[in-house]
Amino acid sequence: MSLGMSVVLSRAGPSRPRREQSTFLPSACLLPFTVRNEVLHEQTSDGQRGKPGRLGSHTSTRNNTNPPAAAMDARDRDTTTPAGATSLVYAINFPRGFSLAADKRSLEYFFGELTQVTINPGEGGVVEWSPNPEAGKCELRLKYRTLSRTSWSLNQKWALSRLKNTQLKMSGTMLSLLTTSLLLGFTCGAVYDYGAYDRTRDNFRPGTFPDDFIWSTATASYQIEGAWNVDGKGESIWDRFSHTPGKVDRGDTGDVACDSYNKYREDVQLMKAMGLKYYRFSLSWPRIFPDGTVAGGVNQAGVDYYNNVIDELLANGITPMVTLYHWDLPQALQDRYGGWVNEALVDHFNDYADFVFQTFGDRVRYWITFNEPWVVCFLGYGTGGNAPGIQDPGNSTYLCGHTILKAHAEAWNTYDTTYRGSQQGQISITLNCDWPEPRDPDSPSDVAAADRYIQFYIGWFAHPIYSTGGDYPAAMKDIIREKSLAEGLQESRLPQFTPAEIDRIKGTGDFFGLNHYTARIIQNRVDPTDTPGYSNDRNLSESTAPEWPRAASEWLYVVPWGLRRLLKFIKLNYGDPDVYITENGRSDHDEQPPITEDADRICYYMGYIDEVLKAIEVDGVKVRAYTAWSLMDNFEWSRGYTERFGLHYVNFTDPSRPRVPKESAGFYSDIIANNGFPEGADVTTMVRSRWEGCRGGPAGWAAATRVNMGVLGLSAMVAITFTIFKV
Ligand code: GBH
Repeated sequence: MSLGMSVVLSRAGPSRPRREQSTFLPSACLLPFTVRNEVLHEQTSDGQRGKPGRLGSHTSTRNNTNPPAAAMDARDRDTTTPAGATSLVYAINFPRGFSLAADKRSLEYFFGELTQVTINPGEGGVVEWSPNPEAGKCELRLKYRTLSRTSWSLNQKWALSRLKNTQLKMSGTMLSLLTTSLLLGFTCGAVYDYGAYDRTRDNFRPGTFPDDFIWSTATASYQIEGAWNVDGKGESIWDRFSHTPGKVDRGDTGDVACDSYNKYREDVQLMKAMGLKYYRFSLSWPRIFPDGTVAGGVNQAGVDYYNNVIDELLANGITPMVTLYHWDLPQALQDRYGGWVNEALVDHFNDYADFVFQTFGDRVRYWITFNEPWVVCFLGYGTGGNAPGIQDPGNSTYLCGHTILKAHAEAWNTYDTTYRGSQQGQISITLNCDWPEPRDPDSPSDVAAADRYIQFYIGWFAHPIYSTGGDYPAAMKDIIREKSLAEGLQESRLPQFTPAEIDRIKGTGDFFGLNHYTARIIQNRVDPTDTPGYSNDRNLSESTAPEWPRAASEWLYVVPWGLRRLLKFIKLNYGDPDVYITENGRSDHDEQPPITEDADRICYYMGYIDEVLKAIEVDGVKVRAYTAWSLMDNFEWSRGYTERFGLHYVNFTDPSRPRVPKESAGFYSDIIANNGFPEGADVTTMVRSRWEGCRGGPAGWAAATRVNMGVLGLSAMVAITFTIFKV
């Protein structure tokens, strides 16, 4: 501003041509009326005297009718003798309430002596001042005598400098308009630009993981075992579901799957070849208890199978991490009780757990009760997309969660009181969660919506187990109750825990098991017309960013930084627990030729694993384990074999189900061997060379740049239009 002033003052002078003066008539920002600034007619007349023009005070006359006294004084003191006069005709739009009668002085003060004023309210024309022309519709044609060019008083110089200043202000206005537009362009770009390469966020960070860091891969019983009705195994809800036409893509089933029931030794050799020291797999409950109950009898062949798997792992230096429930409920319990909506399952699950601890606990040190209760309850009992295929998002979904939390707590307590002392293991639960990024991080309602998303997602189970107060998150309790009552119900659709139950559940996690794959963009949205239930209860809408690369699974967008943010959230909200990442991975399509040079999967793993490293080193999150999903391609639930998550390729059309390592298996193996990305290691060099091209990199840049350039171009055009035409 001061620089502008000094420039203006040094340039101000008496020789400034008249034309310029008329060019820089004020804009709407400076006058109580809008001058379209259109010279309709211009003529130089004789050298009549005119009153001096004065611009200094017009800003303060906005929405007022008179120039302030100080300005009037300045004019009165002025002694100018103009050498010539000009008549100009301007088109002026008046604001509502502008009084011409009262503003004549104001106009004269600005233009000099008005010699002719014409108001044209449309066709005709009024050649007189008239009191209140209708806002915006009038055109003022006026003739006036312009400023003298011969006898410049100091006052005039001041006036001129003010004029120049006004001029500068106007260019300043245009400039700030342009700047604002540019900033807006960048900001808007940034708000919707979640995937572009952001150096501070996405730079590759070399480094190694803590010495005792656990590297693992995972599978699940129904997804790999096959042998669905062999050796006394009972039917599971997934057998039933996949055998029901229309439930699974292409009619695929887990009848044979990877045939790991027969090929587990080979699986262990795959792990050994990769240098893996841990393996996460799950037990099929109906393989051990065919009808789900101890009373119904144990299936010894099933017990033998898992004993063999565990022994084979241990013999090869691989530590088993065992999940008790990865979705394959005994169909008998579904038939008898309706599944997880019935609290009878708490005891049956606890009996099963007790047996399992007793039978395998001498060799198993890591236990996970449930895999992803969110999926079990929302997809199984809400959308019906997963077994048992029940569509009741309003009630069954929450009842299911309630039962599972209790069942988990009982099993944890059984282990804690009966087996922990002798077996010295750890037991917990695995929760899944996508990272919710608020659509606009500066919008409190979007931020609140993102928080509701995470509370309803991971908080649903994590809050009762890991928070200091226990119980469901307040957000869930409040909203679901409120909506339930509004629906005319007597009580909340979300069941209540008794204080004793809250206590019983609280603290039942020795570590925090986390499955994470992707992220969502969350926006506040209340939709009273939508079906009542879990989705609608959250009052939000979900989306994704165009810059996010997508895997074969339609829900799986590659957003590595989301994992780091989720890990930090867990640290801050759930008592800084030891975090075991029990799944993370990416799918390819089932296509020919088979994708075994899986560069996208390598990119995914390098990105996500590096975010884990940042979470540990920068954010201080106590991540103890990382598990790649999956050791091999397998039955991807309702997608059947159409999506492949494996580090190994499995040919499902070949009866012998051959496994072939993909390039990613070698990559992951290198990470394990190096315990991360130490400087100088080949794996680190390889990551560096691929990094930019992998994620965000050129593609992300391109997308973000296109968005930004579009907005910028538009802004510039608007600003230029303003500058040239002074609209
Ligand atoms: C994991 O769940 C499972 O534990 C594992 O068995 C599975 O093979 C792996 O993922 C790969 O999918 O579009 O509404 O249907 C991952 C978490 C959450 C991912 C739900 C799929 C689908 C939501 N899943 N999501 S919806």
